[in-house]
Amino acid sequence: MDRRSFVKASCITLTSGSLFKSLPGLSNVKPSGYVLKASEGAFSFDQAQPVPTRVMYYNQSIPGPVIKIPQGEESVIQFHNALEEPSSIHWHGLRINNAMDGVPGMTQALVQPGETFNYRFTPPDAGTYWYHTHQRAWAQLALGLAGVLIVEESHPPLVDQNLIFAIDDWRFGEDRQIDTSSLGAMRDWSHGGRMGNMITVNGQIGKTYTVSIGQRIRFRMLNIANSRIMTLRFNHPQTSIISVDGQPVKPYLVDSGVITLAPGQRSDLIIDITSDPGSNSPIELLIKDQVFPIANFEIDNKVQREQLLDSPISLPDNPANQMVLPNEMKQVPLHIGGGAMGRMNKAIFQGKEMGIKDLIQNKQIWAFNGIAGLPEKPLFSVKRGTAISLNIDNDNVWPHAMHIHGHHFIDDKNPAELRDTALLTRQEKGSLKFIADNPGKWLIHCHMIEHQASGMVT
Ligand SMILES: [Cu+2]
Repeated sequence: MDRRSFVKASCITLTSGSLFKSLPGLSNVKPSGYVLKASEGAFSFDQAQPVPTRVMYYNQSIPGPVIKIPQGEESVIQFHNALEEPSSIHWHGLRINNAMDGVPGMTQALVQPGETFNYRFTPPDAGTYWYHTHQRAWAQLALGLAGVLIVEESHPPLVDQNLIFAIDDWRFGEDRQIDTSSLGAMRDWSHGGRMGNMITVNGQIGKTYTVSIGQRIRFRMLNIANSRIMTLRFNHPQTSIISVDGQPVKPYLVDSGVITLAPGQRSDLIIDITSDPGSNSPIELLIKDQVFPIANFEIDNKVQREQLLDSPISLPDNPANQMVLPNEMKQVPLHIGGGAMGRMNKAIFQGKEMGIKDLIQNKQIWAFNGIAGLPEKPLFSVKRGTAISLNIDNDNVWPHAMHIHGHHFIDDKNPAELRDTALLTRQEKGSLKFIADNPGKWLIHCHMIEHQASGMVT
């Protein structure tokens, strides 16, 4: 972590601006869809001191445009690939039909340069999701190909402001260009993944949100970084969590104002603003014993209401929340081995047993049940409706963010929540329980994208 970059970020004059700028290039296609065009170009991460940085983006925006689609209705999102390399889009957390899941070579063919692919799906669950490239994501995601997707409730809760807070982590060089020379570096892949030196919120350094006393804010927070686990501190006593990974939870106050999001995870918050008019309230990223302000609430001089709203907001259940687990479940062990300072000395890669030297030559350093990379045989294959307990043994010294496509699960660490991405700390064991009720071939992988690329995928 480059502290200087953060200090610089936090010291620049924070400008207040409109919260939702109209996003460029978003045009409607029939019946109710969007067009997403991936391309290379220049983008400025700092409106106060604009510097053109070479990126990959959707609709010339970082993150890509906020896509809002209705729950339970079909949407079409037309993807046009204007990159010079193939790509695809994965809709993270959506329980949709397998053919639209966006995994090249498994659920669809690569979308080649100049080609168009129509993603057509009906999201069953409302909530906060995101979309991102699923091709060479260790490079394409690090360069910017991600965006926020909201499935809207038919009756969204009434709040004074709806804010989105998509947090990303970038590795910049001195020239303010993304450091591409270190893309694919084995040192990152075998450790915690690619860590950056600059944090952005909605693609900007030092974002300020203007709020008023007594306001109730719905705050959709997403970690869209390649690999950094974000531990964030909110300096507001009245901050409650109302959903995780898109799925409603019984609202609860945030313990000591600190929320941790692994890459891919989301939390919706309700914040009731209590600070004094004219004051500032930073949102801080905690890294070890250091504190980096990454965004700011600026309390203006208006008073929205004298008395805070006291009834908490509770979101209506999604169909996903109706999952009932039986006592009898298919037990699926998943051992995670490898990484720097690990004991892995061999693994099977592409059907061949290899020693660690050969694995590293093939850029593989992690294994699920002794197999590095996508195996020919699935981890399990079951009849629709089978209850699964994925019993993970994280037998290495690194944290991992385990993601299951097309399903939500109960993490036995917190059975009151449904997730699509679970954080396991070093040497931790845990079970992810779900009903395999969505037919097709689904990936299970670490959402630290460099770990996925170097073995953690099945
Ligand atoms: Cu990992």
